[in-house]
Amino acid sequence: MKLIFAVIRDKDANDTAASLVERHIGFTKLASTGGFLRDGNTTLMIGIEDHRVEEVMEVLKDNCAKRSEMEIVAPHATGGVPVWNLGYTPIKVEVGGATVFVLDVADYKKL
Ligand code: 2BA
Repeated sequence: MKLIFAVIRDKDANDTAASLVERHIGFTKLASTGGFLRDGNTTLMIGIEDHRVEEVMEVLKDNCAKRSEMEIVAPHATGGVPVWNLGYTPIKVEVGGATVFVLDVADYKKL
């Protein structure tokens, strides 16, 4: 058994969730916030049998927009501290896709 944490964009969350439901894959949807952009994102916590991990990866690939570069104005890039000459400097970040962690599960019970 594995536990997958997938950090995805909010706008990809509904399609991804629908696809998981369709496949009878259980998951918990968590509202999360990216540490760098400090923007809302979605974290899916998915408990899954080892042999279905690849199926989950395919669902994520199919439903999460491809990574692309975007320019943002990041007042938080300085850690929230106003630095006058840096505070509004545009920077390039990669967005989209999914950031996925796969963990071994020691035990799994429904009590
Ligand atoms: P954020 O932390 O808001 O990061 C959004 C995007 O900003 C990142 O996309 C990356 O392209 C860029 N970025 C992050 N830190 C940066 C930095 N120090 N300098 C320049 N650019 C930076 P992703 O890597 O796809 O990450 C998307 C979201 O996944 C992250 O949102 C965070 O919520 C989560 N995440 C990424 N890496 C993680 C990690 N090692 N552990 C836990 N969560 C992670």
